[in-house]
Amino acid sequence: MIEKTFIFIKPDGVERGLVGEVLRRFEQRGLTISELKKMTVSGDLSDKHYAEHIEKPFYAGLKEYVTSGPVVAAIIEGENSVKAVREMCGATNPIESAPGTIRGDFGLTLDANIIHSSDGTESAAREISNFF
Ligand code: FUP
Repeated sequence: MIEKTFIFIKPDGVERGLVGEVLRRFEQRGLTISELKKMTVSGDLSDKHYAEHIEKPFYAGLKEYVTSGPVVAAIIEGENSVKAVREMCGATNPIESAPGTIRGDFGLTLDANIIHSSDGTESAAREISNFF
């Protein structure tokens, strides 16, 4: 099924110049970048996007990090794109992400894990409406 998913390249990924590399991988896989923008995540948008984590002890640091510099947000479209993109990003903690995944190739720590991707079609729709 053709799906839309949502990603954003987090401030460390943008700062390190990984935007082209990450987007290239999605295009190479056969997925389409249907919307793309560079933006700064406000505190309010962080609270909305990470609503399920607001009460968690790591959220203050996560919010500081995600609002610390520009991100690049995109809608990625294609056959089973939610699962395809999620698997290409790798496990949440880069140290457990397989080599060949984005986090497994470029990350080392959970608090700067380069990219977010939606975990299902419903969260993708919600996250797309929050960012676009
Ligand atoms: P994911 O779905 O892969 O984005 O992962 P989660 O929703 O579980 O976590 C969202 C973000 O919170 C992660 F990208 C990293 C951060 N996080 C921490 O900093 N510490 C934790 O213990 C768990 C998550």
